[in-house]
Amino acid sequence: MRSILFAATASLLALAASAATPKTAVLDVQNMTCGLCPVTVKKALEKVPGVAAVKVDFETKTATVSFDSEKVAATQLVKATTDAGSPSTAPKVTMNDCDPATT
Ligand SMILES: [Cu+2]
Repeated sequence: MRSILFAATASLLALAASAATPKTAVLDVQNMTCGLCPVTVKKALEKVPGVAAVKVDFETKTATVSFDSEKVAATQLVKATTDAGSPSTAPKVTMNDCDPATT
């Protein structure tokens, strides 16, 4: 009985230690009007602790972010782009003040 409990506890601890619970979030990044936008978004997201990989697709206007859900929340990803000067709202990331190329 005792050994079973110990084994269960040990495996739980091992699970907790190794479980990085990787998650992938796809953020809609709107108004990416120039080639610099994806770079800005990518750099901002990569700076967030817990983010493992970032892939920004200019064509589909999305940012695919692989991150450790125990270290970072999806809202922090959005905040990161906001802090980088790209106003954003969850779940969509919006870049409004990118460049004046709308006219
Ligand atoms: Cu731009």
